[in-house]
Parts: sequence; structure tokens; C-alpha cells
Amino acid sequence: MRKNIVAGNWKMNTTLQEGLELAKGLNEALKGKAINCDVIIGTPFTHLASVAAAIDTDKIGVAAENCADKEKGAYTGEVSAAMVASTGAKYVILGHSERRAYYHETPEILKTKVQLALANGLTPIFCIGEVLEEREAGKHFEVVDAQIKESLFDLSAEDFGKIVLAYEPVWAIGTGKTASAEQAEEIHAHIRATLAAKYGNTVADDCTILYGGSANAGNAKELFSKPNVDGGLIGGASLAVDKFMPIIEAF
Ligand code: 3PY
Repeated sequence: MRKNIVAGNWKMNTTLQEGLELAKGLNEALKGKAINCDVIIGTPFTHLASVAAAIDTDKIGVAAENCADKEKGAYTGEVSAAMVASTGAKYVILGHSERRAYYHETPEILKTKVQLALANGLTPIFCIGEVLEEREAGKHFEVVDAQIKESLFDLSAEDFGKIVLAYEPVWAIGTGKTASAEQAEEIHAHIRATLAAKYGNTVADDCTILYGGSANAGNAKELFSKPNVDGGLIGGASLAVDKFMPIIEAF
């Protein structure tokens, strides 16, 4: 079933102590509040188990920001999907443009990561999005289609039904620029049509598609009012409770 989700992506921010404070602060702020969306926080690997133990995980889901493309073994420094799942995390952010650009994660690598995440009971939050030159050349629709097809379209309809998508135009990440609500709606609707062509209308209608890229308290309400925008993957604004809460409450 399609859900409304507001997910934080802390990236490589906060020490363990700072992260715990932030997570506990959010936990407190949500107590007794009627919220119309699922709330998730994506934290560094080092924080996952402590954060999951410190909060009410029925109210706030915990996500890793990555996992390995190998099951286990001699891969020094890597963290497997099974390890992530053993911390109490239920989600994993995969394919963020920062990982594609700086760590050379290819569609093939991401396909393997998605499969391992699913095999270990994690819900992938799978990021797609075009760079500025692609948008300016009018290629954004074909870019996101290729990203989806190359990494996800080998999945059965049942497994695809477990994926959350996050459309994050790269030109809007860390730049302060946001896609307008109309631009977000246009491409989210296109993505849903691509899913419908492959998996049928029910799977497409049920897929949660988040918008990410400098979303904040000022623009969340307008973005989330669009029929095909089912929430947000939030970077900087998820690092302070008083900035993240208004985004959650925008639903
Ligand atoms: C941003 O909001 O900048 C993000 O990259 C969220 O993932």
C-alpha cells in the first residue's frame, strides 16, 4: 500500500552522542502527536543499534545509508545488509547520488545491493535523479527511467512492491535549489507511468515515491500536496528537531 513517508538522511553528520541526542529529541517531539506519515531516520552505521535501542521504533523507523554489495567475508570495512538488519534498522538508503558520484556505485552494484537488502528483510529507499546538464538537455525522464530499469526491473512484482523510491534531482542536493512542486509532480507522475508499464497499475499506484533535494519546512507542504509526491527524503533539515518536525507535520 502507498504510504506517506518523511525520511531523514543524516549523511556523514553527527558523532554517536550527537546522533543519540537528535534521535531522542525527535522521539520526544513525536510523543502524543497525531502524525499522518511514517517517520524514518537514516543514520551512519555507527549509530544504528544505539539509535534503534533509544527510540520507539514503532514510531520512528531506522535506516542505514548504504550496505555492501557482498553477502559476507573478507571485505575489510564493509557492512553487510545482514549486519544492518541485526541492528534493528528496517530500511536502507541505496543509490544516493553522492554514492553514485563519489563511490562509483554502478547500476549493477546497486542491483546487487537491492537484492541483498530485500533478502535480509530491509526496505530499500532507492534514489534516482538527473544532474543539471541532463535536466537542461531535457533528458531527465530517460535518465530516471534507465536508473529504475537497470537496477530494479529484474525484481518480481512482489519484491518491487517492497521498494520505496526517492526522486532526488542532483542539481537540488546541497545547493539550496529545490525542484518546484510542479517539476516534482511531473517527474513523479512519469515515474509512476514507467512502473505501471512494467508491473501494472496496482504496483505503480502502491509505490511510495519521495522527493529529495533541499526539501525543507518552507516547501514541504506544497511538495506533499501533489498527488504523486508521497513524502520526502530530507538532508540538512533532518539534522535539527525544530527543522525536521515541521516537515513531518506538513502532511
Ligand atoms: C538532500 O536533501 O540534500 C538529500 O540529499 C537528501 O537525501
